[in-house]
Amino acid sequence: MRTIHRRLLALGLCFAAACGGSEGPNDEFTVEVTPTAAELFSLAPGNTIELEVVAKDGDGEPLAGGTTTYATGNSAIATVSNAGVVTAVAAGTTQITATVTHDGGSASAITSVTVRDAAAAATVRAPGFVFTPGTVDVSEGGTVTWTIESVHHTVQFETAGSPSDIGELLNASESRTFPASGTYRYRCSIHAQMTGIVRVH
Ligand SMILES: [Cu+2]
Repeated sequence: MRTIHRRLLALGLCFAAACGGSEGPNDEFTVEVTPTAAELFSLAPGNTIELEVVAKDGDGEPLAGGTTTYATGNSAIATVSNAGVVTAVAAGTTQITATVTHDGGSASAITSVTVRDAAAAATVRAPGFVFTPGTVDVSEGGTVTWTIESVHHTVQFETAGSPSDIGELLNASESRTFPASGTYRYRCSIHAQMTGIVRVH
C-alpha cells in the first residue's frame, strides 16, 4: 500500500514538472518578425507581404516547435492570414502582431504596416544614363511622363498590353496612359542597360 502511494506521488510530481522536457513555462524566449515595417499598396501589385517569424531561446538559438498566431490592429487597413500573409485593404497605418506560444509561455513581435493608394500620375526622369526612379507606381488609368534631358533616349516597352513605345527624345517630355493593372517593363533601345518598371494598381 505504501509503495503504491509513493509511486502515484512520484507520477504526480512527474506530470507537474513536465518530465523529460528541458523547457518550463517560465523559460525566456524572444520573437523576431521580419520585416519590422512594410509599405503596401491598397491594390495589386505590391498589396501583400509574407511575414517571417523566428523564436529564439535565451542563448539566441532558434526555438523548435511552438505555435504562431497573427493579429491585425485594424482589419479595415490590413488583414493577416494564419500563415502570416498580410493583405492590404485600404490606406492607413496599423500593426500586425505575431505571437509565439511555446511550452506554456508566449512572446510577441510587431510589424508596422502602411497602406497607400497609388497616385494617378508619376514622372520618370533621365538626366544621364539611368531612368529615375527605376520603378514608378500609378493607379489604373494613370499616366506616366518621361522627361528626357541632354542625352537621346527611347522608351521601349517589353510587356504585353503596354502602350505604344516612345521614340527618341532629347530635352523633351512624353506621356503614356496605362488602363490596366499590371507590371510593365521597359528599356531604352539605344542604351540596353537603361531599364525601368511601371506598376499599375
Ligand atoms: Cu538611352
